[in-house]
Amino acid sequence: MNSNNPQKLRAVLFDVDGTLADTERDGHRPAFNAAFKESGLNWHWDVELYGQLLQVTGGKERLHYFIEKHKPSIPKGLDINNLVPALHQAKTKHYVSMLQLGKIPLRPGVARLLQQLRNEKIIIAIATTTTPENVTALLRSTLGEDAPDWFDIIGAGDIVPEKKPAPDIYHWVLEQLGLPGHQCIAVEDSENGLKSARAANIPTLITVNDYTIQHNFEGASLVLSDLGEPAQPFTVQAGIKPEKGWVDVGMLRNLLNEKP
Ligand code: XBP
Ligand code: MG
Repeated sequence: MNSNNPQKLRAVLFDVDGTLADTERDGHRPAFNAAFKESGLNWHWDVELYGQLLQVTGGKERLHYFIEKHKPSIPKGLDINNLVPALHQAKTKHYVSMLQLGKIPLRPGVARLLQQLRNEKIIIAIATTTTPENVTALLRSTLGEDAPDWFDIIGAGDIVPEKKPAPDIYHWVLEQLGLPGHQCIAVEDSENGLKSARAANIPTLITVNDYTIQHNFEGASLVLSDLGEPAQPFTVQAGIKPEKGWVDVGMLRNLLNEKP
């Protein structure tokens, strides 16, 4: 297949946190805080501190990093190796409840683009560090009960040894799909996500959010405020300004064809 063949685009691989939805500040963060409180800990992650902690992907890994770096008080007799998984389990329960209550909407353009990709029979998949049940709860609460089945593969959480920025999760998803990276596009929101996708040779579209707008997105195909809607166009942060103000399948195909 040559690079001008529109069929070159075989699959779009979506990150979840920060990309499908703004889950971090008002989702994962308060869920962690609820878990701390429930466990009798006086820890609290405010918006700014959480922004710093986000450099470490994965909730359990983030907890370990916080304990090592910030040395919060830990009640005597508590073993960190038991505490971290217990806190993470409690946090997941709080987070999933928030999703089930419909508290976290999808970002602009996400539902529209997913629908168009399905209509055009382009494979959609997920590549995320978050816990699998967080992904299915988000998809169900925003797109309907059957939405997880729309995705050929959902690559999530501890299924691979190293989380982003390592390419493991993208390699795993590509292997499951039987596709090379250059026939896919990754949609990401962060520098860690971009590094992960690019290390798996996948051209990457970035939609930024408040926590990631200052990240280094060198190597991205295009950096946008969001996926945009006809009534609410995106703004371009970096890259060649597309003709339209909303991402559609034609634009994704163009993006891929610009990459060798
Ligand atoms: C997302 C994450 C996740 C969430 C929490 O990174 O780092 O850890 O913050 O999820 P990315 P869990 O969007 O790059 O995949 O607590 O379930 O790990
Ligand atoms: Mg992300």
